[in-house]
Amino acid sequence: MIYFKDGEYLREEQMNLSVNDRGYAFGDGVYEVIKVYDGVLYTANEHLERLLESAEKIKINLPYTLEQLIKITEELQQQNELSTGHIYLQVTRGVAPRVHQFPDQSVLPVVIGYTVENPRPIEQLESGAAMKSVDDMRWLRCDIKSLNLLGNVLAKQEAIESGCQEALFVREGIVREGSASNVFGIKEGVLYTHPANHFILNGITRRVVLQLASELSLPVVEKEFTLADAYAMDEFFFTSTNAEITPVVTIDGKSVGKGVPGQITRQLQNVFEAKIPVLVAAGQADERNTNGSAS
Ligand code: PSZ
Repeated sequence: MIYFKDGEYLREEQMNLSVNDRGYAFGDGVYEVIKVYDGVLYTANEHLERLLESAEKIKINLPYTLEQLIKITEELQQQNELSTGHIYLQVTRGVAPRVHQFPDQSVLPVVIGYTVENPRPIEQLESGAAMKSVDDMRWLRCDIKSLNLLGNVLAKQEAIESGCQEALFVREGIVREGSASNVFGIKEGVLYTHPANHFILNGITRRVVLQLASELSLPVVEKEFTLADAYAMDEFFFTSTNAEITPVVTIDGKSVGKGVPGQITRQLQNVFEAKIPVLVAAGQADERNTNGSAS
C-alpha cells in the first residue's frame, strides 16, 4: 500500500504520525471517502470541494487547491492500482503540544490519504437493510464532515447489536439521517428527504439522487418528517458513497411498505448504476429488474 502524506507518496514502513497530531488528540480535522469503480473515480470533484468546504468551516487552511487534491486522489488510485473501493483523505489541524486552542499559524495541517479495495455491497443492494432509530446526540454542525464521529460510532454499534445494518438518527422527533448515510422516504409517489442544513451532512450520493429524481420527474419534497411518518412510508432507502442506494425493508422491526425493496427505489438504483459508465461497460449495471425481486 502506498500512502500519501504531506506531499509525498510513502510505503507503510515510511509512514509515521505523531501522538501530538490534533486529529489524534481532539478529532480536530475533516475527511472524505471517494468511490472508485473499476479504476475510475466517481464524483471526485464534489467530494474534494466538500473537503475544502469542511476544512474552511473549521478554519483549517488546506494547503492544496482542488486541482492538486484531484491529482493526489488520482495518484493514490494509480500507485495502488485500486480497482473497486475507495480513497480515504484526511486533514488535521497539525501537530502541536496538546492545548485546546489552535496552534499558531506556522503549524501546517497534516494531510494523509490511502486506498481501500472493497466490492460493491451487491447482496444488501439486492435484499435491502434493516434500520434502528436512535437518539441523535451529535453536535449541531452535522454539515461538516468532521473526524469527530463518536455519536455516529455509538449509533452504528447500537444498530448492529440489534441485528440492524444502519442507525436512523432522530432529533426532536424528526428523522435526520443515518449514522453514515442520508435517508429518503417515498409516499404516494413523492420523494421526501431532510433539507440540507446543519442537522445533516449534505451527501454527494444524496445530491446524485435528487438529480436523478428530477430527471425521472419524480416529485421531491425536502422537508422534515417524523419517525411515525418514516414508519408509514411506502418505500425507504439510505444513501452513501459505499452504500449507494440501499433499500430499507424494516425500521425498528416494522416492515416498510411490503417489507421488500420498493419499485421506485429499484428504479433509482437502476438509473444510478446506468450513469456509472464502467459498470455499464462491465455489464454490472443491469443485474436487477424493476419489479422488486432479484433477477
Ligand atoms: O464506507 C462507508 O460505509 C461510508 S462511505 C461514506 C459514508 C459511509 N458516509 C457518509 C455520510 C455520513 O457519514 C453521514 C453522517 N451522513 C451522510 C453520509 C453520506 O454522504 P456521501 O453520500 O457523500 O457519502
